[in-house]
Amino acid sequence: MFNYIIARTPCKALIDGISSADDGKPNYELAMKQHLAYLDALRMCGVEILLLPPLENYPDSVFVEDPALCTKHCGIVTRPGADSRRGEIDSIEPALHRFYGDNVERIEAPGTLDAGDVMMVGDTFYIGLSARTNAEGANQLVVILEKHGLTGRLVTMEKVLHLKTGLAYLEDGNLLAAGEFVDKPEFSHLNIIEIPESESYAANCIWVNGNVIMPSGYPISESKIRDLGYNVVTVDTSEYRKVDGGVSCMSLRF
Ligand code: CIR
Repeated sequence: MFNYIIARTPCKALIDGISSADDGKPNYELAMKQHLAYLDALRMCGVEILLLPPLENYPDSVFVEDPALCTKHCGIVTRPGADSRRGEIDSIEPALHRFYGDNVERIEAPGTLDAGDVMMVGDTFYIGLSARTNAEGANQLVVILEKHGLTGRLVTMEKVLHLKTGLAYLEDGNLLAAGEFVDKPEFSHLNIIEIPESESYAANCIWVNGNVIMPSGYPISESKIRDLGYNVVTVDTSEYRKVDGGVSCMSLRF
């Protein structure tokens, strides 16, 4: 059960966010509308939302999932792997203190870690070693998690930006997986729902209190998720996709 969400209003500089998508720049007005609809979808799942103000100096700052990790026992300020995003931590840290008091940990240099590379499955956190998250950052996170009675496991990956670009844990043992993650032995104990390559963007979904929020426009994936018995809520994230973002990236859920 999640009670709280932290999100951040997109800044106008979103149009200059880091992108590998080759699909043009986001339309800011439309991105704002999509963000409001995303927050409405979350609200309908029964969570309280802390909405942080836009940060014009950080084009990618709407993607609050990366500079922080919220566990049930502590908050963790990460050290994002992209130089242009590192400063986002200064304005996410006060938000963590509001919920966790002094119980806030940090990833330190030379470690780097984007929490988009961290997937929670119960008390176990899978940590993808990506272009953004290095072994030092991942190992620091394992130590922090163990200190708080949780577990961290490293996962190698090669093709996608973040671990949760290709994976989404929907609770109840159900794991959406696309591409390189479909056959990973680390996840063979879970019920793998394969997301086809043609819909790989739909592997980035979020479970929120029995509901699954997913991007609109991915009918094969949507019907597979509905067949599992979840209430599916679709949201249009077309403008965020242009800067490599999806539904998980835009919130912290805890
Ligand atoms: C970036 O490259 O950092 C942003 N343009 C996209 C971040 C997406 N975040 C996520 O998958 N957790």
